[in-house]
Amino acid sequence: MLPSISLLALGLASASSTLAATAGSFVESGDTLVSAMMMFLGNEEKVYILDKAEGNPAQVKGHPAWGSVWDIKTQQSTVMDVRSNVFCASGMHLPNGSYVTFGGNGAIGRGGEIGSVRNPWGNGAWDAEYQDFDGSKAIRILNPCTSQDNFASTKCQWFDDASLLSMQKQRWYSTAEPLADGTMVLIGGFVNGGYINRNYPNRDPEFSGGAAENTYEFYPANGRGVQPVQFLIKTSGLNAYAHAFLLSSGKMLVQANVSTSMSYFFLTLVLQANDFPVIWDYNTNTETPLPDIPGNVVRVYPASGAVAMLPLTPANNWNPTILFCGGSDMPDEAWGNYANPAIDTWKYPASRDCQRLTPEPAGGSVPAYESDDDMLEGRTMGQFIILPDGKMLVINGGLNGTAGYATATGQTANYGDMPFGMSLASGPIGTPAIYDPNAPKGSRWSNAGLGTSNIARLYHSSAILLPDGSVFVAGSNPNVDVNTTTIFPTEYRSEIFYPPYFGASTRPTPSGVPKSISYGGNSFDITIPASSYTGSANHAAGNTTVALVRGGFTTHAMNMGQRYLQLNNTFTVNAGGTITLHVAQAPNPNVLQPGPALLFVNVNGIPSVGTLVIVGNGRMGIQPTAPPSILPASVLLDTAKGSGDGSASTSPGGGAQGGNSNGAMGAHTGAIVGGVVGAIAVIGLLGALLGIFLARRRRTANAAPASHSTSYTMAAGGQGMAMGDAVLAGGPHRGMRSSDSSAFVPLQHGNSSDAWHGSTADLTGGYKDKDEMDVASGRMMSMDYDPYAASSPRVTTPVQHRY
Ligand SMILES: *[C@@H]1O[C@H](CO)[C@@H](O)[C@H](O)[C@H]1NC(C)=O
Ligand SMILES: *[C@@H]1O[C@H](CO)[C@@H](O)[C@H](O)[C@H]1NC(C)=O
Ligand SMILES: *[C@@H]1O[C@H](CO)[C@@H](O)[C@H](O)[C@H]1NC(C)=O
Ligand SMILES: *[C@@H]1O[C@H](CO)[C@@H](O)[C@H](O)[C@H]1NC(C)=O
Ligand SMILES: *[C@@H]1O[C@H](CO)[C@@H](O)[C@H](O)[C@H]1NC(C)=O
Ligand SMILES: *[C@@H]1O[C@H](CO)[C@@H](O)[C@H](O)[C@H]1NC(C)=O
Ligand SMILES: [Cu+2]
Repeated sequence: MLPSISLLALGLASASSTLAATAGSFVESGDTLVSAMMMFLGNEEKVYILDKAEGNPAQVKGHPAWGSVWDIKTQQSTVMDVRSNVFCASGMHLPNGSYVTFGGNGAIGRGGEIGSVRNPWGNGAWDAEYQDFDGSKAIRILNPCTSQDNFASTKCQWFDDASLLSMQKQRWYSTAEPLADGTMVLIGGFVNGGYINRNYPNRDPEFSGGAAENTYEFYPANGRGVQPVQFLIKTSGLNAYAHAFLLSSGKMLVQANVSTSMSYFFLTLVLQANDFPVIWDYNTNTETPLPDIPGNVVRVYPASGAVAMLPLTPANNWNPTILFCGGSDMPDEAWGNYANPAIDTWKYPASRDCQRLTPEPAGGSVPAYESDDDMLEGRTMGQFIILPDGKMLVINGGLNGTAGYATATGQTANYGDMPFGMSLASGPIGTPAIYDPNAPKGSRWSNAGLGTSNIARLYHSSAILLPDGSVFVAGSNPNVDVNTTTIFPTEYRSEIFYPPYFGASTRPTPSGVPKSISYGGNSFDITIPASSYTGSANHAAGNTTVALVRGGFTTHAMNMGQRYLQLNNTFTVNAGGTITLHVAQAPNPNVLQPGPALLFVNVNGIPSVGTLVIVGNGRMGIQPTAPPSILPASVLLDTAKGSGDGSASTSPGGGAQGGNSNGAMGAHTGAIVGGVVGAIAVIGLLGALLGIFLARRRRTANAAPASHSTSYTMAAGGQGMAMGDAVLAGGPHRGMRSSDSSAFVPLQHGNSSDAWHGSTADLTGGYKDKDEMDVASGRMMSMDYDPYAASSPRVTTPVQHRY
């Protein structure tokens, strides 16, 4: 059987089976083997899952596993070996569709103890039982593979070897955001620490005695060093996993604590007035303060609000607006320090407040936060999943408290007295809600028709959009190590949530979707058969959108890199009800950085199954750009109708003498001709990239998930909560304590800025691949060190002492 045919068959099978799913329902979807702290969609078949190094029963290479891959079709997971401790890393896609994760924690052993072999400066280098290496500087790369591949082959496995590739600084809870050239900015993080990024009182906000890394660096570094970030110093304490979004201008919005900044310290694509990018500039480290978030509501970890960019559409001229919902307004002293919070957080209601910010308003007006509709309930650790139809699902999280875990707080000294074990949150929320950015104010939130999960998804849970438009939900483990007997246990069960459009009897089945999208240049056509919709073809055509959706890298209630971009389009309604969409390429790489995305076609609000595409040329570097696509005028045809309800496909008139309701009728095909200039030819070449992983299929075998009885009550949606400052007043306040959680290594270390295990690879030239693009194989090559290249000096046997 030809691979392409089998892939098509698989796609059709999964599309039809998902159509049978009940809209609004949660359905259990198998055991993830490791607890899904982090996930990303690798391709149309696989979700890659990462956990911290801990005592999971699933084993790989003789030690507990903390990586796995879940197959969408079979709902089976397979363990994967990850060498270093990927505990609370950041992650991002690469322009070629691979993924990379950054940093983590030192090596940890049972119970979160420091690994048995220590670095001279105190943290774990390796652990004899769990066999994890220090991941605090790690850069790990994964090339997504499919069931056609041999998963045992090196190219399908994690590359994770800090002796060859690593960051310049230790970063735990850092943020990764790509620039327009596909390179990454890595922002902030702890060196070590835990709950929040400060000692108390906070006399040393820049360094916190060596525990804070308030700097940024690049991947690949290409010789560029580490720079301080004044904004992170200003927001010291609540600046881990800062929210960062590249904006249209090339500046980056950075948000932490209650502060906001526009940073302009990166390689930047500068746009001219017509949005046609022409200037690439390396700017110096400048930051412009924007207003504070109103109401003292903190959105970063561990307050962990849901934060995402609203869909970028032609109607909003692809100008980013960021939505911040929930989190916590705990007062300053309640946040405590590295060790733990000063109060019993599980009694403190999470915020339901939402704010919108357009950092670069049209017309140059002054950016300001705008109060948006409150969520239906307060939520910490809720996360936004941007759905293919442009609505935003908030899912997971709890009613009270914060992210993080601890064995004590300033008010509860003994672990045995902690009512929720190590969890600092309570009241898991089982019901998601959907926000409609285009609905009038006052009616944007709804949970009507949405089911309730009975699985608590609290700290270290995650969720990601799947190609069929459903949402994969997994993880939750507010515990230092595996604990299946505590109230909020280590969770291995996954679920799929089916959004309301799964209630549609017909979903669009577009054809002609390209494998890649360029920045400007020739438009392309997508065909929608009449069987994709019902009713008037003119109405359906006018109510069709084409969207690129990037689900991002999910961890800690964030989906780093998540973006939704609606491509501009016009259409031609044909006799018989077939609709030809004329679709513009993406506007520019500031608006959607190069890399993978799912392309969906929505007809009358119902999305197709998404197709994986690569946006840009598949390589790091300045992206080819061209003037905006010029689209032919739309052509209507009154008599055409859809046949999606199974009835006859066309009206008897057939369109020959069909009257057009507007003046755009006539010889419409002629309108396509002309005007398209400066196209970039990247499309054919990129198709090959997606097809490189064709090998034999490997079956996985897994134990059935253990049965589990729920010992907590799930909150359904819509529960109101009074704000609870009163919590602070009551109870004995024991003040700040020094770090005592075994998960968090002591703060007093040696010099953490030494050049220990910095990469020995010369990223600027030493390990260059033989070609940037191997035309024969269609394989894209990295511009920097490529660990998967056959000629690379990859170390396959861990050298414990060097690592
Ligand atoms: C958050 O920022 C406010 C305002 O700058 C500051 O007073 C407070 O100490 C910060 N909170 C923490 C926990 O760092
Ligand atoms: C979308 O395309 C239409 C038709 O060509 C054009 O008039 C409009 O300006 C485009 N919108 C944007 C935001 O470029
Ligand atoms: C699991 O959690 C419970 C309750 O917090 C605790 O008593 C028990 O010791 C924990 N088990 C392990 C293995 O840590
Ligand atoms: C959440 O906090 C409120 C206010 O302190 C309290 O009344 C409620 O019981 C808490 N909910 C849970 C699930 O603990
Ligand atoms: C598109 O279709 C949906 C579903 O029928 C409908 O709610 C919406 O109003 C339509 N939009 C337009 C612009 O016709
Ligand atoms: C994608 O790029 C990365 C880094 O630039 C490289 O290591 C990896 O091998 C590339 N993937 C493929 C499939 O070529
Ligand atoms: Cu974490």
